[in-house]
Amino acid sequence: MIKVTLVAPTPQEAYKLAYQKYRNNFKLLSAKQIYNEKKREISCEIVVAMSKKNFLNFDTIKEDIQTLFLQKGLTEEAFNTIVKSLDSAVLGNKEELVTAILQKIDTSLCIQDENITDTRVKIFVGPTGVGKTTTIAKLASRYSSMMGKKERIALINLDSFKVGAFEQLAHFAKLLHLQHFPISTLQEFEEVYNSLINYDMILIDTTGISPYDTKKLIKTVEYLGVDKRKNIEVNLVLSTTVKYEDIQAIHETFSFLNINTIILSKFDETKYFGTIISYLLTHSLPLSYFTIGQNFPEDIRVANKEYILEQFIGEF
Ligand SMILES: Nc1nc2c(ncn2[C@@H]2O[C@H](COP(=O)(O)OP(=O)(O)OP(=O)(O)O)[C@@H](O)[C@H]2O)c(=O)[nH]1
Ligand SMILES: [Mg+2]
Repeated sequence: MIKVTLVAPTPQEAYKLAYQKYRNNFKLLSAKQIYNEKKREISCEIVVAMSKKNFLNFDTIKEDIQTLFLQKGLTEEAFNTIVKSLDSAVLGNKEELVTAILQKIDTSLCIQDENITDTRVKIFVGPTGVGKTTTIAKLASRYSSMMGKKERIALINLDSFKVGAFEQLAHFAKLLHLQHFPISTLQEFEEVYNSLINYDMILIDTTGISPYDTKKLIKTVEYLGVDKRKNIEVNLVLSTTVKYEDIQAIHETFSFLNINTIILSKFDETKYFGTIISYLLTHSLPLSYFTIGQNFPEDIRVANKEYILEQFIGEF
């Protein structure tokens, strides 16, 4: 038998710690309160025992598998959250643990079904240069071919900051024979938005916002306020190449806009999806589309769980 000593602020927390590490495979031998004179703190020390086989198995297997998933870009936080939720039976076997983690990721990822009849207005927000405008153009083309000829689609452009932004979307609108409305003020937006009440689909482009640019964010919030009935679906466009630290800041900024769905852009530019998976697991947001290249209009796909998992798993 191996004895392990664990210390935590309370007996309950010490026991929880032992359970997290060894699940049901340990025996509690003793528990006592200890007083740390230097820190003037009381804590609880427990001693647990388990077979040598269990002890070696649990710690080394978990560490090996953790290294594997962290190499794939999954964060330690996401990995630990998943492992804590698993049945203890899988923790003693490498293959079973990997399979259980992948199954957990699979069930936790959420896909939003494509729906072009109920969601009539979509706004696209996100950091600068992620592909918002090209994604709108690709979707406008997709929706045009999915909808009948009599259906009406309009493009609204709220990006009055970037030089050439109006021309960029106007170019796509012309190619697709769609109406395009460049907007510079709130009043203009209100007028145009209300005049399009009978349109079947309205796609709204916005200025790219860096996570620390509150001025542009507030402007977007004001524009969204024009829609009193909260009919606008907010699509956050995120590049798959984003770093986890940046994604956290981006989320904090854009969550002000009540994000409905995530579009992952630049799928073709990376093979490492751990960062994105960690983000989606932490924030439980549904994915709607992937963009997979610069080609207009074909480089866009409806989001697909198998595809993202396949890319993530790679050479496991
Ligand atoms: N490789 C790759 N490039 C893409 C993809 N989508 C867009 N791009 C490229 O990314 C660049 C920026 O695209 P835009 O659509 O202008 O991005 P944006 O988010 O509207 O940019 P701002 O309006 O400046 O914030 C362009 O060169 C696009 O061709 C994609 O899926 N893969
Ligand atoms: Mg743009």
